[in-house]
Amino acid sequence: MNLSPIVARTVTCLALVFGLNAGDTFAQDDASKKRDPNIVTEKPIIDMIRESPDAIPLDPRDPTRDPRNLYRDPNDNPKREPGPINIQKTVGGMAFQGIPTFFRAPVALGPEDLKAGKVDVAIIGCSLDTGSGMRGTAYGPMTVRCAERVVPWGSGPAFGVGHPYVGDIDFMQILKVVDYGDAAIDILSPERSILGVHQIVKEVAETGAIPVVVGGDHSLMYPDVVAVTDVYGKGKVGVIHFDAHFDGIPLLFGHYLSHGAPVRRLIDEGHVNGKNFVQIGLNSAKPGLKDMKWMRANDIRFHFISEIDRDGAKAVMKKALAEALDGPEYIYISIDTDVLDPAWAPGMGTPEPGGMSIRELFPMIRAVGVQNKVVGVELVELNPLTDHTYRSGLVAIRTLREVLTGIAMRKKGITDVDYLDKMWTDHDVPLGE
Ligand SMILES: [Mn+2]
Repeated sequence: MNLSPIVARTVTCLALVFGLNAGDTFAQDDASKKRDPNIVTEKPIIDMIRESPDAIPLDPRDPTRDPRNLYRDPNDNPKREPGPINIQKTVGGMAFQGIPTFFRAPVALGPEDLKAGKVDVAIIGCSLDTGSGMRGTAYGPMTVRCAERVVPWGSGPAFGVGHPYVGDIDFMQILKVVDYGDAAIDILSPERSILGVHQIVKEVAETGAIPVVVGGDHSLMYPDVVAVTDVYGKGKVGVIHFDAHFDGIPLLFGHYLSHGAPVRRLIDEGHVNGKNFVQIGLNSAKPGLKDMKWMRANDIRFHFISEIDRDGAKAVMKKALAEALDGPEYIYISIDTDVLDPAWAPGMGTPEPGGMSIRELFPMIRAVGVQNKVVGVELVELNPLTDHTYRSGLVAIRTLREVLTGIAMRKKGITDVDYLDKMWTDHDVPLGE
């Protein structure tokens, strides 16, 4: 029996049901008349991939092919003097009010705004999650912008904000902080996103401000740190890296860029020296033995969670701080939220049970800022899609607050990494002492 008339009729019926035209196939001679000549490929994509799987082309005629083309001119609409712009309707307010920016900080749109405002810290959203096996970290920046639950830091001096450990330190009053908007990301490709990330981080670093990147997955670390070392010098920046994973695998499915490989790239390419890489909180199946050999060959200073268990967080912190001083004068802080046990922040890309507690992490990241000249910060791998509570966002924003508190303490002249304000910690110490 000849089935072809039945098959042809079935295809036509399906095509009608789905609103397709049976003529829209490469097999039809007159097909090109019905296809949009501006997006049509020369042959079916699947044949192109069969011929060259490593070079799947993008259409050069598509203006969104380079997301950087979508940036606005920061000086248009409306015309204005350069400087940070406060976009809030009210002074202060509660966390559930206002227009979301990081810490409700003013907005800066371009480097001229940063220079005019003498900005210390520019926080950047980097919604890249294709460097990881799991989607969702792209929602990190917007989650952090909305994460406060009570009074947003930055509500102004009227609120009289203090800090439970270090007292009368309000980083929003001591530092000039802005929300610098988002990096241009190709949401389908880490490779095609790195130029956009590199550009915005470098733009901030060149003004002398500290870029603080809120991710996004940890593949961001490569363009982030390259941008900072492009400004401060190759080999001139040390990295303090909080992470359950060592992030130094050679390749993943042939990809050079992934959230598992940024440390490998940075060290192999000489942007950062291995001995100036201090890793804290390692707590996963990686590194394995092969990886450990690479880490030791490159003199990476590593501190596993087992060392924290054995010696205590304070002792490990002292060791890590000494290692940070045994190197360049500039320090970059990379915080992967999975350094924490998922009990504290379950919304993360690759959770590892048995991680650090928030009370171990916070004093450490404050101390890094107090001791060192910090030239860049990233907070990555927050994945709100795997936490249907508010916990992970709350912990993420508190983590940023602690980093910025350390940096603010240094700006105020505090040099003791163990600093506590006795007026806060001891009620029998009189005010003013
Ligand atoms: Mn990581």
